[in-house]
Amino acid sequence: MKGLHRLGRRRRAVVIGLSAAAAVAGAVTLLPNSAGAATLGTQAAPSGRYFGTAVAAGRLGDSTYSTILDREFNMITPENEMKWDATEPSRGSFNFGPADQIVSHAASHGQQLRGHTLVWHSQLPTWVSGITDAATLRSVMNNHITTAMTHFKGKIHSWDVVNEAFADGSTQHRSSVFQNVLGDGFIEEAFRTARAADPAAKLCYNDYNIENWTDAKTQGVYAMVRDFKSRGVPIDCVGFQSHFGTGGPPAGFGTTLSNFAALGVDVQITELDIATAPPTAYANTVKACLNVSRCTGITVWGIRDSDSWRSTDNPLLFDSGGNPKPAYDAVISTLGAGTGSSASPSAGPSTSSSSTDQPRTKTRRVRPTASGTTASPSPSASGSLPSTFQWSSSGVLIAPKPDASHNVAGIKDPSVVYYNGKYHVFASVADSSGYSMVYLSFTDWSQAGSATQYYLDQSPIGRGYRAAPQVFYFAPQKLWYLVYQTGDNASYSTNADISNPNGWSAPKGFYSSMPTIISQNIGNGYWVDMWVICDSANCYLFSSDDNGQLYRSQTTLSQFPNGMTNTVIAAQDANRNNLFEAANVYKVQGKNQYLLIVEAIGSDGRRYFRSWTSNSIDGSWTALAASESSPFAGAANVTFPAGAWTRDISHGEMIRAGYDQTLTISPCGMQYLYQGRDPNSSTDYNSLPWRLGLLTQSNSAC
Ligand code: G2I
Repeated sequence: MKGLHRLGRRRRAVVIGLSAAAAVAGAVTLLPNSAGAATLGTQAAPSGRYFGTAVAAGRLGDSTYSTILDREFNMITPENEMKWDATEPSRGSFNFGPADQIVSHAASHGQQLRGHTLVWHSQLPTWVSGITDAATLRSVMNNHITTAMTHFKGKIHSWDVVNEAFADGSTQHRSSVFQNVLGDGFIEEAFRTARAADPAAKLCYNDYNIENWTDAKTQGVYAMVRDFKSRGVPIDCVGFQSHFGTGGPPAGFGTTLSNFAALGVDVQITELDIATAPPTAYANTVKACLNVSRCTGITVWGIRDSDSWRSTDNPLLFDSGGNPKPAYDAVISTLGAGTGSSASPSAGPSTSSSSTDQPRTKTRRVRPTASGTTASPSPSASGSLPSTFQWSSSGVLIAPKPDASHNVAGIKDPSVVYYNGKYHVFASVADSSGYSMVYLSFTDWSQAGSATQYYLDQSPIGRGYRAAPQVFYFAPQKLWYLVYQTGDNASYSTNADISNPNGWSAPKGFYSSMPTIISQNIGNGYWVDMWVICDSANCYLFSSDDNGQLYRSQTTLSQFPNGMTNTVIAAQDANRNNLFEAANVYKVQGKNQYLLIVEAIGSDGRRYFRSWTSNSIDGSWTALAASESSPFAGAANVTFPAGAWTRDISHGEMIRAGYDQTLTISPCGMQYLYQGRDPNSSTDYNSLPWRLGLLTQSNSAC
């Protein structure tokens, strides 16, 4: 994060790893939980996800059916019983009997519920579809929503408030009585009415054929959700029905899920069935969800093939006799491989009921905690890192907020975790007299610019040179750590509650003094950008010297944060510009692989990132995308649809798949929060107008 420095020799050298592989995190075989054999629900749970099914009330008396239901599934969607024709067959006359049967079954078996559905053109009684007067229809629609949601209040995790409102092959709404009589605004009105009726329920838009990112219908729904989020229309989730043909999900499904999630909504697979149920197609669908931290669950549309609305396709996980099919095994193993450190942010580090991402219903079940010593998911569990990267950048999302006592010009060096339904960002702020740090949190990126920035010098972290923060949850101690540089040391503070900026402890140093190997090599550089990552045995502290060296120290997981010793040069380049600063090391989800990125100074003086991989944190690093022309991220591979506001892609952090000390990232649909600045700005380094923006990978293959 430090400034430009006198250039060293221009001799290029290969970056080398000095220490060969040792102490590789052991790949742990994922076993069924202690309660017995693995089931769909128990396999999904460790990452904070649910596994559900559509249920027909009329089948609950079938013991084969209900045995599978209660063994395998922890989320239920009534297949038809909450639809309008079932609940309000004539105006003002409500019948919740069949739905209540399912609700009570769920309550007595610890299953959560999705409400399906309030406003839909289909299975709509003719007394509604015949209404031609807007005032009447508005009152009928709002009364239906309010009465149904009030009846089930406290029992429904998520409601499909509006179902299938978009036309096939189009960005426009479909024709329906709601659209034709009330106009485009009916969806917004339905969501606003729903929020008022049950503020604790999550409100979803649900549709089919919106799984392929480039489809017009997908784009139409995406534009609606983006518009809702930007205007504060209440929407919490988008359901992708996922009624697939034999090929399974489209290639762009992962992109679709992550792009919607990036708008600040949860995403779910809500009605999955796949013609002939090929195991690979099912596995790919599950992987697509596991790769997106805000993909919070999967529901299949029925239990046995004979229960399916498309039974001749045999599209489900159990055959008509109730036997698990090969697709079932594929789903079980894919879910198992996706556990480990891939804990979804919705699985909190404590079992605190304050998690806003947990179901706020009477049937709430405490989700498992993110494990402290998380297992390495088995290889091949999910997508892979590409060999070249392409990114699309946002505009400026976060600018500094100077106040009376902080005349700051830039905000930089961000660290970010998504936890408990919010992004938590820590960053350096700089003015001509030096550095301090701020904290801000927000639910989605559209809110980032308006979020309050707390100056952490008011906390026990105190005043003085504190910069380049890195935040993570250290599961073994159930504590958040903030690691940062204090000039002559790498320092840390801890906090039990990441959302409380005053809860950080006073700085403590990792070292008693600068390790000898650093003082021998630092030359006229600076000791900067401390970075901690742990595997199942050890914790490592990386730092840079702005002079061509990347250092690594280590201690054991049980000793951390004490005992940081054995400092070595982890990578080195004779030209300091090629290996400058801002190093990040991440665990790649589903792989026995780590990703190293290091900020470099390009031929034009602008910043970009190079990348390497290794199969252990202390192993040797192999170049991945490591050149200025094909970088990890830099001017050569970032586009700016909203306008090119920076030529530097500088110090930042990936949006992680979890938030613990393993620093796990998904190799799919990557996002990187970075610092950039007006290319025309020129002043002393500490007064440069750094701003924060978000890169989203545009060439994700998974
Ligand atoms: O069409 C598949 C699904 C598409 N997305 C929305 C879902 O709600 C929808 O579910 C299906 C049910 O699985 C079927 O069970 O919705 C159909 C109606 O559109 C349901 O079919 C209906 C039959 O049309 C009725 O004749 C029958 O009385 O099921 C009813 C109850 O068995």
